Amino acid sequence: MTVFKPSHEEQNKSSSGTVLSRRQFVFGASAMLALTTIPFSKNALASAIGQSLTQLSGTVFDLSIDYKTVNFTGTPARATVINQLFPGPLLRWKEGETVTLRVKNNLDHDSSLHWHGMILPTEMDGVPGLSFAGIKPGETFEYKFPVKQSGTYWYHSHSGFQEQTGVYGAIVIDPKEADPVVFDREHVIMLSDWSDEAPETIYANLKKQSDYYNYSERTMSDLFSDIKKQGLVNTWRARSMWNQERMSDRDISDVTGATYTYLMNGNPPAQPWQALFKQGEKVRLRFINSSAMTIFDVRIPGLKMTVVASDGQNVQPVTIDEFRIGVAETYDVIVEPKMEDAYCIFVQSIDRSGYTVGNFTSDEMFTAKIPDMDPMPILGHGDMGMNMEGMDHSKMAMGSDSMSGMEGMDHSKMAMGSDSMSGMEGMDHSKMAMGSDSMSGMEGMDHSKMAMGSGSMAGMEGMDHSKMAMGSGSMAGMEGMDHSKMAMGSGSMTGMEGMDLSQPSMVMPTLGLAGYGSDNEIKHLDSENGPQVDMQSGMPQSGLNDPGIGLRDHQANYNRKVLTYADLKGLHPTHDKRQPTREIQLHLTGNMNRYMWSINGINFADSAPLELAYNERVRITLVNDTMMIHPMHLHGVWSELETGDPDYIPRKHTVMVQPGSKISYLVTADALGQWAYHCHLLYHMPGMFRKVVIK
Ligand SMILES: [Cu+2]
Repeated sequence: MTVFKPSHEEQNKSSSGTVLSRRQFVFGASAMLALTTIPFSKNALASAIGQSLTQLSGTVFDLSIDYKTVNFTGTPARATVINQLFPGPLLRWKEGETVTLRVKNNLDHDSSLHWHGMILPTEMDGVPGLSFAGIKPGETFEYKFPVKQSGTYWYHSHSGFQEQTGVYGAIVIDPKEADPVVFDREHVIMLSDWSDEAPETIYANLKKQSDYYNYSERTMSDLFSDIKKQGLVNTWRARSMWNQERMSDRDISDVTGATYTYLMNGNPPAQPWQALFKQGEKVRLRFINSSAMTIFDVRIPGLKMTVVASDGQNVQPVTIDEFRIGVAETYDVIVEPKMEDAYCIFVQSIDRSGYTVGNFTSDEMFTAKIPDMDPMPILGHGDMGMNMEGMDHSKMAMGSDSMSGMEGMDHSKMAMGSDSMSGMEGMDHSKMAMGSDSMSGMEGMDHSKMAMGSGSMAGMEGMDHSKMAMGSGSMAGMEGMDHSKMAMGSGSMTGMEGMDLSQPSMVMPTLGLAGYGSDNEIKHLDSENGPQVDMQSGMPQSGLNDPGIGLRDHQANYNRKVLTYADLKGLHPTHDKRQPTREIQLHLTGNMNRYMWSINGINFADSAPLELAYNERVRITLVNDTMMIHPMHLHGVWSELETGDPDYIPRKHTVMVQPGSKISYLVTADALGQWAYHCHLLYHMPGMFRKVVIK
């Protein structure tokens, strides 16, 4: 038995007891004192102390969803809250017990609560239209289910856009057996994004103009700086490429700090949350990203973090300096501050349009310095590493690393993988897929369909393709090619002059071994063709080892070890060691300009359910045919991320799929019923959503 050691600021309360946080009381007084003694400084945490989460524990919970006026920006705004708390109460459960949650909806609209990451019966999952009818205004719904797991989770409304306006809270489940994670103290850290604008307004703005909130597009001063660095001609070419693509090289997030205030446990950065430690303690920090739209990068300057759990599930400890947390993911880390000091829990949005902070201190009177934000990631030259001048494509997707010398290309659809490409001149193919590594000397190409994978390509002048897909491997000297359909796998190809292949397929479909991910050919369905899809990734590289945009140079530049999915290995042996018997490949698709999101080019309203046979072991491979990260959440069953060790496959409920990349996980379909499967970015969800039926 492990005795739970509550942190001093999170008071245990029975669900019937009064809601009063001792910490609020204690720190309310010290905060006032601090305000009078420490002058405000831009680079130090403000001394006004924010509120902490209010914890409810037990087995029976009465929750009510109401409107409440909040003020995070200086302007009062209407939030939707649970038990008048923002975020809602932290629910503390115990593995092995059965919990009952009576949820009263006092809103004017239907509501619901979904217990994110819980393994439970489908009718308790809280998704209106799939699990139940939703909770009508004035009504109460009683959820009741056994708690069969432990760890850090959260809950939120699955109705409309209520998740944006505050209907969310944390769940911490104490394990039945001894906790393999040893700690002296813990804090729950709930990250979120708040806007004074109504979510319906945000969505309408995005529909009208997809870059509505992107204030970071190139300014005149950027233009002069680019010209100085790159010269006038290169600058003009690079910009005209992006203009023709109608993309922005700074289009990292749909919704940004232009409207969002980023919150930690419901506190804006101007009034930061504070947490205490004692020198020498092992402190468990349970991070939950309950944002509607914001992916965060987390670090605590001066402290190493040891990741011990992801999405509630224990993982083999891995020590890092920084991690990215997708919407709906959770990470538990252990920190061991050796000195009496104040540390800044620094959480920047992925696009660096804002941040939130916490003061993690051994003394209430200490305030940590807030670091500068890291540079804003730029798609293209930096993170896509391309130097593609004078290209003219209407549809194009490219991977990471470096591409150079692709002048005068004209493609309507093109997808390329990572690394570098060179010398692809004058090619003429209608369909083409090539592998990773190195490609060079492909002059005069003309393809209507072409996709390129990872590797190296350079010098692709004068190309004219409407669709192009290339995979991994090495290619060189592909002059004067004319193929109507071509697919190339990994390995090395050289000297392919004058080829005329009507339908060669050099990719052998295989079902890779459990734990290692997919070896399958990437296939684009006909449903991906049309105005609803503006890009395709041909044979994208695995996103496992990639720290992601804006983080790739942090090891080299700052000596910060950044967590990647490849670092995640289950602490416990894989539960289901069976090999997958089939693979489902799903393409995450969209048209950024029209703000349309879909799976396989088909939006939810027009889609058929995805059917899984009861108890089958299946692999799902997600291919991201867009330039944005999509955190994909499968309800009801675990997403067992294939990170390279079949014996210790980590279990997740939400998996980030990086732009132009692919990722695979295994699923044991052991939960009968209807389940939701969707992108957890709130404004992507209406289209990028599937019903999954396990029968
Ligand atoms: Cu998405």
